[in-house]
Amino acid sequence: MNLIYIFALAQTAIAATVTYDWDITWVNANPDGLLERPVIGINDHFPLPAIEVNLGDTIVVNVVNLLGNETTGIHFHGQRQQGTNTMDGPSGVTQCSIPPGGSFTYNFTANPAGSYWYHSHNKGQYPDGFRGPLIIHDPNDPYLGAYEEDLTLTISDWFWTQMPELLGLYLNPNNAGGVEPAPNSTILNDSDSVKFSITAGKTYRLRIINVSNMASNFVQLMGHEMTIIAIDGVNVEPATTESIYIATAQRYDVLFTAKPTATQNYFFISSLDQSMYGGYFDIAVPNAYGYLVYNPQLPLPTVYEPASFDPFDDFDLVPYDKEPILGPVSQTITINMIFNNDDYDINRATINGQSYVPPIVPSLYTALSAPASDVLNPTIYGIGSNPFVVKYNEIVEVVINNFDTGSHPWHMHGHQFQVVFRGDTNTPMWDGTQAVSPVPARRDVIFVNTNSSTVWRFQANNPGVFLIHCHIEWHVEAGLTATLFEAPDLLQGVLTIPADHLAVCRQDKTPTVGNAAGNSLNFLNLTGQPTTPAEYDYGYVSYPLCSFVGGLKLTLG
Ligand SMILES: *[C@@H]1O[C@H](CO)[C@@H](O)[C@H](O)[C@H]1NC(C)=O
Ligand SMILES: *[C@@H]1O[C@H](CO)[C@@H](O)[C@H](O)[C@H]1NC(C)=O
Ligand SMILES: *[C@@H]1O[C@H](CO)[C@@H](O)[C@H](O)[C@H]1NC(C)=O
Ligand SMILES: *[C@@H]1O[C@H](CO)[C@@H](O)[C@H](O)[C@H]1NC(C)=O
Ligand SMILES: *[C@@H]1O[C@H](CO)[C@@H](O)[C@H](O)[C@H]1NC(C)=O
Ligand SMILES: *[C@@H]1O[C@H](CO)[C@@H](O)[C@H](O)[C@H]1NC(C)=O
Ligand SMILES: *[C@@H]1O[C@H](CO)[C@@H](O)[C@H](O)[C@H]1NC(C)=O
Ligand SMILES: [Cu+2]
Repeated sequence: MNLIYIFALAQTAIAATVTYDWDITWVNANPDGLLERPVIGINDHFPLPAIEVNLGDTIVVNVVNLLGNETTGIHFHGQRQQGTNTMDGPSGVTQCSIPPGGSFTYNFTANPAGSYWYHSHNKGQYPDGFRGPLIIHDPNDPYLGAYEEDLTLTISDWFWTQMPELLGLYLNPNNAGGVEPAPNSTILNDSDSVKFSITAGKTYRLRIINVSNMASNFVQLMGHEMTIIAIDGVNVEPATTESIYIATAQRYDVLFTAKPTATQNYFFISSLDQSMYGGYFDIAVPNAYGYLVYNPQLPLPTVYEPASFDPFDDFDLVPYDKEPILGPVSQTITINMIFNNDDYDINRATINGQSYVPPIVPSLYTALSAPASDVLNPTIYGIGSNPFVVKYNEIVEVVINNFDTGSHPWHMHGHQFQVVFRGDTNTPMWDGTQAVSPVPARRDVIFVNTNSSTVWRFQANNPGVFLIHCHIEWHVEAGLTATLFEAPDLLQGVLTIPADHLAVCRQDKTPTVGNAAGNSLNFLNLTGQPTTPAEYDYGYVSYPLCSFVGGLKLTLG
């Protein structure tokens, strides 16, 4: 029995409460070693701390927004938030933005176990640094006996310019094609030097977490095979591979065994998938390298990019519990996605013709204040939220038809879904006749290929309001988001909005009762509901570059 195992057992005998006191602050950092810039840190530090707890523990995060000039909020990616939907984190959905000076407590049970991350879900903010690992140990993890040490590695694209400015250039009439700003570099662990100390002969669990804005990466440990054991927190049958392909927000847990003797050091590579940028850009640093250091006395190897990568296809991974495909389907959500130019010539994402626009009242608060007769009526949630209402325990099928010319990693909050179908690039859209997997892979982010469909299923057994969105942060801001209202009739009287959450809304001048238009007298009167994107404000203080979004065309020099 290894030490980690004993630690886990000792810790979970009684579920603990693990408390984090976090001031959100600006910090100067130089994560790629090439340029120092202001980034969003915690308690004046960057990279951000990992949350590391056991399954079933209570996680309490006391947040104080000390940014001074931006609002914020935290989403705990991949967590179910069963019975705690108020703690899910997206602004305008399950809470109000936390304004500068505001305090807000997140309090929820760590579930499910596995490798996750936390990040801001407010105004395209996380690529400015506000993201960190969230690791939940399971004392009954079937792979516990198979490794001796647990390592975490985050992978990301990195930008030398801050998101408000880049979003101003992206959502801009001068960028009518909607070309996403390319990153300037690729980084590992939000730092410029990652060296794992390796002991010959040991087996390691490496949790690879992709916290990118957009870029997908290939990851390869030179000279060491990897065995995939979990994806997005779902254990899988072991699958051995040379490299993996990891999209934004996805996680892969792999095992690798160190060489029997410490005769040399090795490197590993995270290589940005430049095909996502169509060759438009010269990305200064497309590859990031780290080291497996067996002996610090020996030299570090010379790094190079392998001629090609041959990653494992995640669609083929079989869940460890072999949960069969759910069915029969009782409700289908169809998301036809495409990008179009709006009335201001700004390239926006649309779902069934509608770009996401946040409602006046956060969606969960609408569900909690609506009369019982209206709570299942999607109308009250506003057409801008792209609402889909499902009833308790229904088997729901989500069909994403991608009419765009790029591929997109789609995520749903509150569930690990079964990926029952994923078409190859340029193949016919889902029509219900294609073959599905009998034992589908389960995860919480899945790639949807260009000009094709991906289909997933889940059971609606987690009442709450959950976003379904592309995890490319540019596309979230361009409107590529829908809202799932999962059994909203079962929330009233069960869920209460904590007093500190209501206080933040008062500070942020956001109403907490009423429909999407803020009407609390007649929930079916949607007069005044937001339907077209408003001027960007990036939080509290207007960002000057972005004033054109209201219709005024500026020439950006
Ligand atoms: C907020 O302040 C930080 C630190 O001074 C600065 O780097 C950042 O650009 C500001 N954000 C906005 C939206 O003005
Ligand atoms: C967290 O929630 C639990 C369960 O509702 C409650 O007992 C506890 O007091 C809360 N803790 C904090 C710090 O709010
Ligand atoms: C950083 O990347 C942007 C594209 O996103 C590019 O316009 C800019 O020139 C790059 N900066 C440098 C110094 O290469
Ligand atoms: C990488 O980041 C993780 C999580 O922040 C940290 O625990 C670990 O020590 C880092 N490892 C290295 C080699 O930098
Ligand atoms: C991380 O996700 C981005 C965005 O999908 C992707 O381009 C990049 O290749 C991913 N990185 C890895 C290591 O897979
Ligand atoms: C999309 O895929 C279909 C096949 O399903 C193909 O006929 C069509 O040409 C593709 N469209 C583009 C723009 O490549
Ligand atoms: C609907 O709401 C608008 C704005 O609040 C109000 O002016 C209008 O009279 C209402 N209509 C009805 C039928 O209540
Ligand atoms: Cu996207």
